Amino acid sequence: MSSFIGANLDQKGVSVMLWGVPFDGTSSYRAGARFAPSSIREASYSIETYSPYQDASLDEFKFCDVGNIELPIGNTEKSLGMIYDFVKENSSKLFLSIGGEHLITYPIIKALKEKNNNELVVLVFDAHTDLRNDYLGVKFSHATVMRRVLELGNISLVSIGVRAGTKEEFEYIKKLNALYSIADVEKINELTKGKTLYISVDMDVFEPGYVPGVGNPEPGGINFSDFMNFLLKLSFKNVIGVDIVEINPVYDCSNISSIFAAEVIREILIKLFIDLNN
Ligand SMILES: [Mn+2]
Repeated sequence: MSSFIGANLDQKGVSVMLWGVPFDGTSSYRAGARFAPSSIREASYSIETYSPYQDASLDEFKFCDVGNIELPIGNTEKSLGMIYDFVKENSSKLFLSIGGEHLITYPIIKALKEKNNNELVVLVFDAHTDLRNDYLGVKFSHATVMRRVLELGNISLVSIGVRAGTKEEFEYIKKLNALYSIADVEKINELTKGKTLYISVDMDVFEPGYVPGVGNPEPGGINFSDFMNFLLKLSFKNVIGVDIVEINPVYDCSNISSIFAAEVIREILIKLFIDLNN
């Protein structure tokens, strides 16, 4: 069970790559997200490869799970550099990264931007704004990640599910016009036309009762059907990468959060394949 269910082990002829980014170096409340890639892979064997929502199965498509990026735990700067290098080398195909904490999105987008500086829409599902300028004096943190991402330039932020942040962060995100609701899918499809799209799913966007095993649970989240309704209508045509972050198996009694994440990944992969081929 070292790879995601339905994955190929060799890269020949695959259109999507999957890898794990076991980094949780700046977790402020509950560390443990580094264990998520392995836990989610293992949980993926408890779900079907077939999606009744999209009437398609992972077995019909070719994707490859290349395992985890090996990172020096305890050294944030080095880890971010290594994630950046890895993505720069391996992002010639579409890819999905399994985190890890949310800070991993920064080196991933930095690498993508350096290869192609097209206008990029970053669509983020997250309970939190993640827009602090610094967190206790630290510039690179899961709590500042979207602020750093925006500084890369030529990026517009679309945030869905936000319900926690400081007063300043909320003022800032309103000024950016980046607050959207899960019902705004048509608006978002309009917005992304002719641009590239990156999707980041912080699993704390879901109601903690459904997904309790996350770093910073926040009441008031969306449920799986809300997410699926949105996903099925979202155009994946311009997507260049996806990440799924913040699952924390250490706080996931019953393993439900890893299973939930595996199912989210299955649906995103199938949607990617379907939209790629149409
Ligand atoms: Mn979050």
